[in-house]
Amino acid sequence: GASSTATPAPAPATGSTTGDAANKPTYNFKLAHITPPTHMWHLAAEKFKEELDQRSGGRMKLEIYPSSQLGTEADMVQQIASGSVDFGFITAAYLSSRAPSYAAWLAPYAFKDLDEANKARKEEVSKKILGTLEEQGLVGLDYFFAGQRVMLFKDKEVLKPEDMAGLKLRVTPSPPLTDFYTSAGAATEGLPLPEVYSAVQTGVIDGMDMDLDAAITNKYYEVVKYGAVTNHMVWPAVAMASKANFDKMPDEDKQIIRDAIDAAANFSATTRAGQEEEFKKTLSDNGMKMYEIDPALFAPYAKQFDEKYGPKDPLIQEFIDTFRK
Ligand code: 3HB
Repeated sequence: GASSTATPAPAPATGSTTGDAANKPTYNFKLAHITPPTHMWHLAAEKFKEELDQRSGGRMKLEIYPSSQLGTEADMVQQIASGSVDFGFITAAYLSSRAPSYAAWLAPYAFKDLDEANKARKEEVSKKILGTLEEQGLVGLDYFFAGQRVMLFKDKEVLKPEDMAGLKLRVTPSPPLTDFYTSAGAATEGLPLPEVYSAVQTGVIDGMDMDLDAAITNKYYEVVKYGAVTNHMVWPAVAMASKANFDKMPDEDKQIIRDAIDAAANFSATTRAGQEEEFKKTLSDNGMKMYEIDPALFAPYAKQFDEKYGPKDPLIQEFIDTFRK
């Protein structure tokens, strides 16, 4: 599929050209992400683009590459580290396999809703987790939420964890997600987003871990019947910059980027928080049966996460201690 073939990265992006009349540098940045152009992360990328343009007085331009056009998340991260791409919105799930403290964001049921998660991105521990990317040539800037996670099932109405026995459920490739579902009795298959539609359509998987935005933007309602609104995770992308490119910029320009990212992150979290009801309705209007599962039924598996992942990494433990109520 498209996601497994890396398209060659575009020519080096950084573009500190010689400077305008005011003698300040101009930039032609590139940003890559995995989601389709109707998904919130793409809308947030467009918001970031506008903010950059306005805040820099037109010195900062941004070209956005959605839908895995530049390859898998692994490919994109490599392009960002090398500086051929300036920015990426990369799933915390993918990052958990290369920077272990990102597993913290996959702690089941850590947040009640997106408003809580939007506040959590400002906490010290969340910033410390962003800081762990430096050694990989990446500057972790902020978090963008795609909405709360749900479980979609092709043709079985799963009402409790026990009903998942014998089902093969797709997870975004990531150890903590695999652990959560296998501890609850399901079999898992790790598949990146662009490979999910055909896997469920052809019956390779019986269901998936997903969010409402991606369920709509990828039209999974065409191929699954049941949607359990569990709200078990908040699904962050990490907005990151190429350290090689970022470190070269004047402080004023770094600050413009940080402020533009913050505005875009806030826009995406607050917009998405207001859409959950509408998105559930969109899915039922498209023929899915939407229902809820009591979080208490999954409490034992959330506890297993804390017991396994807390001791693995002090930042994960700090995250659990900060946000679990
Ligand atoms: C995913 O389920 O892997 C995924 C979902 C998103 C955005 C990116 C990846 O909403």
